[in-house]
Order: sequence, then structure tokens, then C-alpha cells
Amino acid sequence: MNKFLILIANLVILICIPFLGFSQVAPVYFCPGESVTLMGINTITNCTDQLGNPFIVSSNGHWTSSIGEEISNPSDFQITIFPTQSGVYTYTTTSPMCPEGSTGPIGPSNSINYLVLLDESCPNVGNWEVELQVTLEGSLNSSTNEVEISSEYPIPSGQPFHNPPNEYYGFEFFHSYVPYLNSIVDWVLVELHIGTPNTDGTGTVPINRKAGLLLNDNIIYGVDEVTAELMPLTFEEVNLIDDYYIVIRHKNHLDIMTSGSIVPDASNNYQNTIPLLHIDDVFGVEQLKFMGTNNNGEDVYAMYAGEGTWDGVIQTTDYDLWSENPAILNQYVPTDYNLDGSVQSTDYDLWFLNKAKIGNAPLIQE
Ligand SMILES: [Ca+2]
Ligand SMILES: [Ca+2]
Repeated sequence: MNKFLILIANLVILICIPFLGFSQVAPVYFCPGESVTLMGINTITNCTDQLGNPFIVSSNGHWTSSIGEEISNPSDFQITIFPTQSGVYTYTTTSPMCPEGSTGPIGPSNSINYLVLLDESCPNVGNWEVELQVTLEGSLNSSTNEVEISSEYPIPSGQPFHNPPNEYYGFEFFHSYVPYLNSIVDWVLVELHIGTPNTDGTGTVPINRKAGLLLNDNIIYGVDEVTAELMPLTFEEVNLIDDYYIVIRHKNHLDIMTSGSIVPDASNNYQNTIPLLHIDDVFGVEQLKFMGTNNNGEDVYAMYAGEGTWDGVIQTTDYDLWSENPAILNQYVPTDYNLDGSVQSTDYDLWFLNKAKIGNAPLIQE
């Protein structure tokens, strides 16, 4: 498949649609490590000088990428890129003005989108299984630092991240009779990010998401969308030669991100074990809380509880949310910070311990 010719064909189609202010072209597929050449389209204005002679002026555009990728020569009409992930590349021009002393209409501005998509049949594209290990502070017995699951905690059988700000619509679920029912701590949302984070955690772009079940063995599992059986948390059709930051979100704990980027492990059939059980495992400063030791004498670090508003900070607004209704029974709500199904003073107590804690994970992109 000659991708360059496909793009030329698309360009011809575009030129045949005069005065169109916005154009969408057919998808262009790539394999990891291969280049793709894209061509822009400049905007032309027909002008007339004082003697009545026609001439044209054109304006150059610039390229942008939906995945935040830095394009080396963004003002070039034609660019060659080495995409690592699917994305939209847009070439935008503004309307050129006729120079002083001449007349003419103002040409239209143009915006051309190229859908650059990962080719699922490429040799370096496939499934990536990640075994993430993490602990939620709210699930811990405060004396023993062992995970303790309350029988009163009404975990929904379907993944609970449909609503804003996440708006994730995966079909992960479990039945009420699954053998692992009494081992479930809670649902978490796991994101793959590309890019390089700034010190405040911004700067990366999510390119894939999955809901997972955290069990009391501190492992996040995937759930088969047909049988509801537990399985390794698996990201499908991933570019296996790129590297990724992984973000873990929970409804009322401070989100975390891996301290560094992770490459799918080719030597282990693209299965990675990723412990997030120590401060050094997580991006930013002290983004896991030291809880003490457990029954085995091991140090326990956990995600901070008390983040009910999901804005990346544990602060007074999380208290305000709790205080709006500080007495709730048997509900799955953000302000149940200790995950026992009720909202009460013990949830306030947990928030109070963490009440001025700034997160270092990327905020949810709406
Ligand atoms: Ca908050
Ligand atoms: Ca509670």
C-alpha cells in the first residue's frame, strides 16, 4: 500500500471541493516505526490590482496533532512523521488578505484532518497484559494495615465510570455469583498515557482506558466482558514498541501515575508486572502514603483517601461534599472514603488526615 499516493488522492478530492472551510480525509494507516507523509492545502485568494490585472495570494498553514505530539517542522506544507499512536493531524491555514492597493474577496480558511491510525495487522501491534499492584488507604484496617473488605460495601456489578468527568463506556461487569465476589475491593480505571509528563503531572495524553477490579491481593484484574471471569488486565491493539505511563484512578482516592514510562515486555510475551506499592514506584512527590507495617512486617504504602471531588487535590471541597450529606447508608458514593458502604464521621476522619494533599497524576481530560 503506497500511503503517499493515497494522500495525494485525498488531496485531489479536497482541491475539487472549492471554498470548503473544513475537510475530512480518509484514514491513513501506519505500522510502528514506519513513516507517513502528509500534505497540507494552502488557502488561495484571487486579487485584482489597480490596473485590473488578476493575481493570487496564498497563505501557509501549520500542523498540529491531537495526541500532543511535537511536529518538527509544523509550518511545512508537506511533513513526514513517525507516528507512534493513532491520532488526528490537522493542517490549518488562515485566510490571506489581498495586499494594499488591490481588491478581492478574502479566501476561506482551511482545516484538513488526517486520521492517522495504527494498523492492527502490523507485527508490532498486539495485546499487552499488565499486572498492576496497588493498595487503597480506605480499604485498610487501620490497626493491622491489612486489606479489609466490608460486607456492607455495595460495589456495582458494572464498571462505574460512565459519568463525568470520566465518561468511560466499557462493558466490564461481574455477576453476583462469581467466586471472587468477596475478594473485590473496588473498581478502578486504568489509563495508558503517551508523552513526557511535566513535574506537575501534566503533559501526557491518554490513548487507552480499561476498568479493572482491585482485589484484596492488591492486584488489578481485567474482567472478561462476556463471562465476567477474571483475567489479566489487557490493553488490546497496542503499539508494542512504544512506552507508556500508566494512570490509576479511583472514585475517592488520589489518582496516581507510574514513576516512569514502561515498555511492553517482549521477552515475557508482552506481560508486565508493575508494583505500585512504594513511593518510588509512583510519579511525583510522596504520592503514596506510608501506613506502617502489615502482619508480615512489610511496609505498606497506599493511595491517599479523601478525594471525593476528583479534581486532583484533597482539600476543603472534599470535606464540603462529605458535609452535604454526612449520614448515608448502603450506597456507593464518593464520600464513603473508607469504603464501608456508609457515609459517617469515620470518613471525615480519613479526609482530615489527608486534607491538604496535591496529586501529581494527570487530571482527567474531558
Ligand atoms: Ca478534591
Ligand atoms: Ca464510610
